[in-house]
Amino acid sequence: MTDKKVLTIQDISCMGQCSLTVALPIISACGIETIILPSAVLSTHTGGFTGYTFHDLTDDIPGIMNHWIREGLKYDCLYTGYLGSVTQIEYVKQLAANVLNPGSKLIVDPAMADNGNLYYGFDDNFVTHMADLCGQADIILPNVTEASFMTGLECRLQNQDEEYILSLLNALAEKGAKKVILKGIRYNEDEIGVAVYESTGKTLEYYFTERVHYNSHGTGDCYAAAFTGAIMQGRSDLEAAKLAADFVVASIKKTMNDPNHAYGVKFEKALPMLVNELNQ
Ligand code: PXL
Repeated sequence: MTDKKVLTIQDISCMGQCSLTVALPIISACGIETIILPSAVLSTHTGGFTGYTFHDLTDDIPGIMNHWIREGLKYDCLYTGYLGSVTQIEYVKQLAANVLNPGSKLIVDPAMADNGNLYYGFDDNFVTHMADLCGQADIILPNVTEASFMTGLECRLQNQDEEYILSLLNALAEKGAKKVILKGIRYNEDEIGVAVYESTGKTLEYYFTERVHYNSHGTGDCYAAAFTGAIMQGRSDLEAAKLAADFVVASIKKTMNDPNHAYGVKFEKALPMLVNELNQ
């Protein structure tokens, strides 16, 4: 048996516990070989820091891909996180066509918005192209803000009901998304949930955890990495969605009492729990 390999493309924010600095350790801890393709190098992430450096690596991507093609290197999953430009989205499509084994999964986390706002530097054109990439993916992991921006539907962070959530899921499915893991569902004050939606059978399942009232960067990246690791370990979509949710809640709890740590979550402290759960 050959072990599965995941290729992940996203930025390196040197400091800040997001994107590749969380994806690589988390997926590796899940026991999965992880190939990285850095899309940019930043001194920190863009949320809450000012004056960060940003070195775009878009022009390096074709050369890296072509080398892999020449070497005959192929992977079993392409998982995308924060991407810096529309051109990078186009390169992701080329990577999916050229360096994946048959039957591989394309997992897209459209990391570009949260809490009703686009992250710094993104615009409507980027959202349109990201929606197109999501339409080609096997599994997408938007939060409610990203789902509403990609579908043009209302962004409702409070007072959600199943009718609203289904309208987002159906609209994403109409754009082509096969499976949607929708994060940030709030049907009541005390819980936060994920919906696991399969568009062919129109099946909808939920998983709710306690809502820890603490906002931090990088939780979506930790979620997507743990989800991807669990999927590659053969877990079902719902099992992976649950494991990732529990992992993020545990990471937040390890962080929330430290007032100097709002830039990210101490996911390292929750990794043993994730690995234990995966080995059960
Ligand atoms: O966590 C998402 C993310 C990833 N990478 C960079 C970011 C952000 C969120 O702000 O700025 C560079």
